Amino acid sequence: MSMSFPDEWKRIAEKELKGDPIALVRKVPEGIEVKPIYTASDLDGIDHLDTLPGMSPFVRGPKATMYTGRPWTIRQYAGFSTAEASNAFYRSALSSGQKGLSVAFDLATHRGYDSDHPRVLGDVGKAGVAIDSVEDMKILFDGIPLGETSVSMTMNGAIIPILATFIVAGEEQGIPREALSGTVQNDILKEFMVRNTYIYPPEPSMRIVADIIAFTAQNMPRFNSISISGYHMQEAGATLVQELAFTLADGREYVRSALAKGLNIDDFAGRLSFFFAIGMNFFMEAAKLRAARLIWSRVMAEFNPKMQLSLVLRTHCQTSGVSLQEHDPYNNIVRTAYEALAAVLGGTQSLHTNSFDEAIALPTEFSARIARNTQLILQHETGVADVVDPLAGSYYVERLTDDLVKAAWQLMEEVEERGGMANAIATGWPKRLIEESATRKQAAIDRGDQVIVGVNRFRLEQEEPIDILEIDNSTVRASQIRRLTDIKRSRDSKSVSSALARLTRVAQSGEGNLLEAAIEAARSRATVGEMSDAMRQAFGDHQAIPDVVSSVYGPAYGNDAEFTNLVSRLDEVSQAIGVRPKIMVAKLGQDGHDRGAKVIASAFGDMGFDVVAGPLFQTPAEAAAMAVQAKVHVLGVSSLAAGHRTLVPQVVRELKLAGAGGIIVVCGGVVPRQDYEELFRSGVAAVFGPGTNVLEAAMAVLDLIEGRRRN
Ligand code: 2CP
Repeated sequence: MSMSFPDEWKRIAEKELKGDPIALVRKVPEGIEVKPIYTASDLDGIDHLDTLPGMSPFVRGPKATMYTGRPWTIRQYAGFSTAEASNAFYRSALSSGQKGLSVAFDLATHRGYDSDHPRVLGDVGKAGVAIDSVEDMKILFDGIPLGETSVSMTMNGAIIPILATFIVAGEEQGIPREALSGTVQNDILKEFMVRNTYIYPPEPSMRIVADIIAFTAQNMPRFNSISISGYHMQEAGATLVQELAFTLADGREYVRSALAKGLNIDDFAGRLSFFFAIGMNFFMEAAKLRAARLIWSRVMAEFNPKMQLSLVLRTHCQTSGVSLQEHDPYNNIVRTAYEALAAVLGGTQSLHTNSFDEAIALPTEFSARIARNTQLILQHETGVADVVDPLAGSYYVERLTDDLVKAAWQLMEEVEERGGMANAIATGWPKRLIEESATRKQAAIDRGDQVIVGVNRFRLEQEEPIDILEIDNSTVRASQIRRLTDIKRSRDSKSVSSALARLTRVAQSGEGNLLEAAIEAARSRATVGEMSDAMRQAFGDHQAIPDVVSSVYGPAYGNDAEFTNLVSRLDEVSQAIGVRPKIMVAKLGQDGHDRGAKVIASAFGDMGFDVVAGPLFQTPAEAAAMAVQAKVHVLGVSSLAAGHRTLVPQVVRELKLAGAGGIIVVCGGVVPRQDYEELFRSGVAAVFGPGTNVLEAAMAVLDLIEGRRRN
């Protein structure tokens, strides 16, 4: 980008500033330099300027008339506790203006465990609805006509049994599979990179994706076979360029694996869909969606499709979860509204707006209503839907679109040099880049370089707690277990066993379609856990090796006084106790959200702590045993999926049982203030909620270690 300014402007600007306006240029984490002013000359060399919406390269939108012909779909992601409770929630949302459904499953379901499995004690019904069988699925959509309402299901690991139970539930509602419309996430590559709700190793997981693309292409013409997702990358800390490049590179990889199955590009390309996060970088987010469509049409052209539709990127967007703050939480309503506007100006097809309390707990009816109304107001009151691509021609936005295309394309070329996305992921490279960005971002927030209102600036003296939704996990689990028992008693066990055996054979042999085999099993009332296990027998479980980036957080602080102070305090404590303070960072239950845990492990490591990173999905007993064996001073549990009240007290008990009650237990993540007291009573020494400054947390941990030594 040229860094010259118009002469006349520069002269006036110098007077206003009493200095060179070059000082106003901001280098953003995307590596793009944002200038204080853009002019017509910034449009030089941009090829897409004279293109039209609904036409290649689709930068201006996938449809010619866009929202003027049909507004975007208001599609709120929701699901909690039982199928009955979620069904009631969906019906009420649909009658209040929501247009499409989007199911959130609990983590037990995501990881292919039935609700009665011992590994999912803290997870059942917590961060989504518990679905164990067709019977649950039928209740979930009771009274909701599946032929008319499109349903998105965020499912990846257990996609085969979940889509199978959905198809059978449709059948039993009288809706044939051809008439079902909706989307499944089915994007396993990003699970290995950032989201972590995988079950099987990468190779069979990629076969699952391809089997679903093949099955839906042949049998479900209205169904989107995949939602190729960058959302979780941005949530994990990726820059917008990383989100763009890795998502589109994932898409290219899926296309290749579907082609390798013998499919024709035009038979499935039009039903690939995407999913992006929309954060607070307003113009860049809108430009990102425009850039994504342009790059995708270029990627798809490589495969020589005959149909224009095959070149089109259609996307869902969700406002950013990490931009939500626990402090002064009503500010989140404002953040979400700006993010929603950016998504709409960027031309999204479908949108979820977060509820303001999501940094703390599950949305309440009240907060969900505000979130939905944020979109209704945008759609019906502001006039933004009256014109197609209203940002077109803006010097800044067009330049930004082009800059993002170039930067993302360059990163995608690097992916190609590494042999494509599956190979790149296997080496851990994209994950590492994202973790480095996350750690850099955390340091920028902790230093105050990145302002967050109500958190590191303009903080309230006194915070009022807000009402939150609590799920009684043990009641949900008990009712799921009752239904599981009933199903197992009433079904024909012979046909269940033979259908499950067939599913294992299809998995083992590589012949046949896994979804087709699972539909038979689901129809005979095999459960989600049983079908997942039938495939586990052939595929095994994926085991990720925890690793932690180093030398990112520390250097971002340089010689900052606070950081130096912390490091010398840590040296003193080390001398006093004879070794470096040792902390284990643990993730318990099926909660795979590990950005916070990774950032803490990385930052504490750079400060000089001896850090042990626990693997994902530990039971409290496993985490306690590991902490004891590693002789840590502190066990830090990071909890983001609402399992803390069950799992953290258990870890304290397990430590005591092992005679290691001296190990200090601290807890961080999405923990509502209402729960602090209960955690303290159970023996937790400190709780670090969202928005905690990492240096302050480290100082508090050192205080605890010193305190424990003195007592
Ligand atoms: C659209 N249509 C139009 C126009 N616009 N027709 C005429 N004129 C227009 N201007 C038509 C479309 O062609 C389509 O018909 C129908 O209207 C619906 O429009 P759409 O654009 O396809 O919208 P949609 O049905 O809402 O589908 C949007 C997506 C889909 C993006 C393609 O994949 C989707 O709904 N994704 C949602 C994913 C999601 O909710 N994920 C949740 C993530 P035809 O169908 O006949 O062509 S949960 C996140 C959490 C964080 C997690 O992952 O953990």
